[in-house]
Amino acid sequence: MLLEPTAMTYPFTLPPLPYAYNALEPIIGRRTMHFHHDKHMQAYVDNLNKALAPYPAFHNWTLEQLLTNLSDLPAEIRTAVRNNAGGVYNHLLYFDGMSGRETRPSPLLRAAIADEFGSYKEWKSKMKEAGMGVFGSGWAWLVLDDRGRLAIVQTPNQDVPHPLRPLLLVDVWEHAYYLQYQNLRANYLDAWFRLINWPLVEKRYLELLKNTCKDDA
Ligand code: MN3
Repeated sequence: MLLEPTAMTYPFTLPPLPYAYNALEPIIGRRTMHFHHDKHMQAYVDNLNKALAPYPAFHNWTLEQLLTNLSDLPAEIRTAVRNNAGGVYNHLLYFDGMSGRETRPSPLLRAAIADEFGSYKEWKSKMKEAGMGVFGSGWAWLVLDDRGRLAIVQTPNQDVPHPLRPLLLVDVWEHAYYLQYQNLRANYLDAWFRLINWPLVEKRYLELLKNTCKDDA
């Protein structure tokens, strides 16, 4: 069962991981997954619920709605929602985006990647560079931009890109890798590429392409 953020609204709950805690070993170990999912992500869920509890007007808003309409929220909860709805949303996508079974991009995705970045290898090096280039905590993303093309972006903290059309993202907060890789973010990133759940990236790609075309029509 995938975690993909869909219709979930307040009160938000922590869905179980879509695989066993040790499924990504040896690249990401059980202890990291336990702390990352059960402690860090749980805290985002709890803090998001706490922020929204006194504001029933927003109890039927999805994560996407909250994150793309932050300016409609009362000023006093805007930062808490930005950080914690982002924390929930980003981790749902991140955990789904990995798999213990090594997969490869389909010919369709490979062609789209080559078209935009030159080759899979060049994409990989740019994606790694983006992850390395996040100062402090944040994320590197592969997204569909407003022209419907692939693009790499970085966000700080738990921010999300706008427009919100995510294909794949990697968590470069230290909590994502410190237990195993300590300060060696580059080694974590190198290994993370082997965990990418490409069939899911393709599913997101096709859905987003369809919606992007619809928006343009
Ligand atoms: Mn994290």
